[in-house]
Amino acid sequence: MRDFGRQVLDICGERVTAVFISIGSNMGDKTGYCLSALDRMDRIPGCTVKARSSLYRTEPVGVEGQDWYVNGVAELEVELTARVLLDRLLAIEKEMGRERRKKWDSRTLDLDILLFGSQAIHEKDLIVPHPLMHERRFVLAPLTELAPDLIHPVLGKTITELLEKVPDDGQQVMPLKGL
Ligand code: A4P
Ligand code: MG
Repeated sequence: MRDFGRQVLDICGERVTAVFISIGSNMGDKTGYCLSALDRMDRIPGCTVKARSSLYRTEPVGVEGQDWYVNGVAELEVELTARVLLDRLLAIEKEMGRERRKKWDSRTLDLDILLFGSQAIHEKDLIVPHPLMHERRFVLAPLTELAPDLIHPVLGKTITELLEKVPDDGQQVMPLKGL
């Protein structure tokens, strides 16, 4: 089983943290926005995209009448704090035309920090692990591709165990072919 406690690596004296990011879009060129987000995250100084899941078509969760989403997950290695990474991710969302009108509104791009090493962060505008990740198939299905045995640092269960507990009723997740 993958030991999440060891996910802060020490490479040549630099502190490197393993981080998982949820990527989502349900407006415009959804797949294009998600792929562009991967490129842009890889270009953040101090941040490398180590792996990415397949992309999936997913049923909107918690909202009525919205277009289906494209979702995926990326694994990053970062030499940044969670706060600095959040600022960089918000800047990428803005570059991709993200507008904030109301909570859970349709969006060109949403980048959420799911896990930041084994850290638990509770600040007004930054909560990690993402508080809803364990209830969402659109997060857990792609995350199991990358880290099935990784243990959620607060809930103490593997990602596979968490996914098994979430019913797929109202949470359809379908692979986007070739991506
Ligand atoms: N913030 C706090 N913690 C975090 C974190 N761990 N990562 C703050 C990123 N941001 C975090 O986010 C509002 C603020 O949350 C940010 O400025 C940051 O300071 P937002 O992206 O403007 O708002 P939001 O996305 O509307 O709200 P939230 O709570 O992030 O919603 P979610 O969790 O993104 O849910 N259904 C499907 N199928 N696929 C989806 O991707 N997404 C949502 C939105 C609903 N249903 C969905 C999907
Ligand atoms: Mg968000």
